[in-house]
Amino acid sequence: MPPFVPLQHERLAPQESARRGEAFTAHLDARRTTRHFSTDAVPREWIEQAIRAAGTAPSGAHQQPWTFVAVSDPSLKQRMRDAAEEEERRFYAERITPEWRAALAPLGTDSVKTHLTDAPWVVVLFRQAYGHHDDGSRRTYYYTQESCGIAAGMFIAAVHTMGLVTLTHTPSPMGFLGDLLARPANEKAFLVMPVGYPAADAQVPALSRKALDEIAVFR
Ligand code: IYR
Repeated sequence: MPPFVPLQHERLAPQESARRGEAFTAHLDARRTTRHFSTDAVPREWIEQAIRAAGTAPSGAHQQPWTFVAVSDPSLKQRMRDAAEEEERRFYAERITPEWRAALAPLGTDSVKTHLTDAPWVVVLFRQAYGHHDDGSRRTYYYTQESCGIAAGMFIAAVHTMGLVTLTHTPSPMGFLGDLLARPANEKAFLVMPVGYPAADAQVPALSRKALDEIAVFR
């Protein structure tokens, strides 16, 4: 077991806590998901920084069960797009239910995934469903879905803070990503996040967010 060390923590003045909370909320509230990306380049260092930020996420038993695969190679992005669109054409034509189609209608999604080739980076978050002991035997990992969800949130916040946009894309099924990106059997594709600048004419659906009293209960 690692030794324990003192927690580094600064107690803020109450008005400073309130001010920072408000500012952070306003910052996050300005984030929007868009499907329209510019092809402008983004330095690899910025993607590394966002992944570092995501890697600070808490995780089950501190097992950090995530691998971020950042793709900039145009031909690899094209192959990912081709495979995703093939799956999505099947989804929109056959597998989608009427209720699901109605739920997606306001978002204007379809099987065309231009963001996978327009965005300079496509970051695929893989969930490590289990790990390995030194002798190669399987090591159980705990709460991997929750852990990766938290890490994804931190990645999204970091990207937004850097003035970039991302789109949480979940092609279904996602098995093709493990094959295309040559990931080991314990890694399951969890979330696809193209990252870049928004296109000059990028649009977003006119949506509003639920109010506090719709998402919180105090007792
Ligand atoms: N995976 C499909 C469908 C889709 C599903 C949901 I729920 C969304 O919020 C958006 C899209 C696609 O990527 O188009």
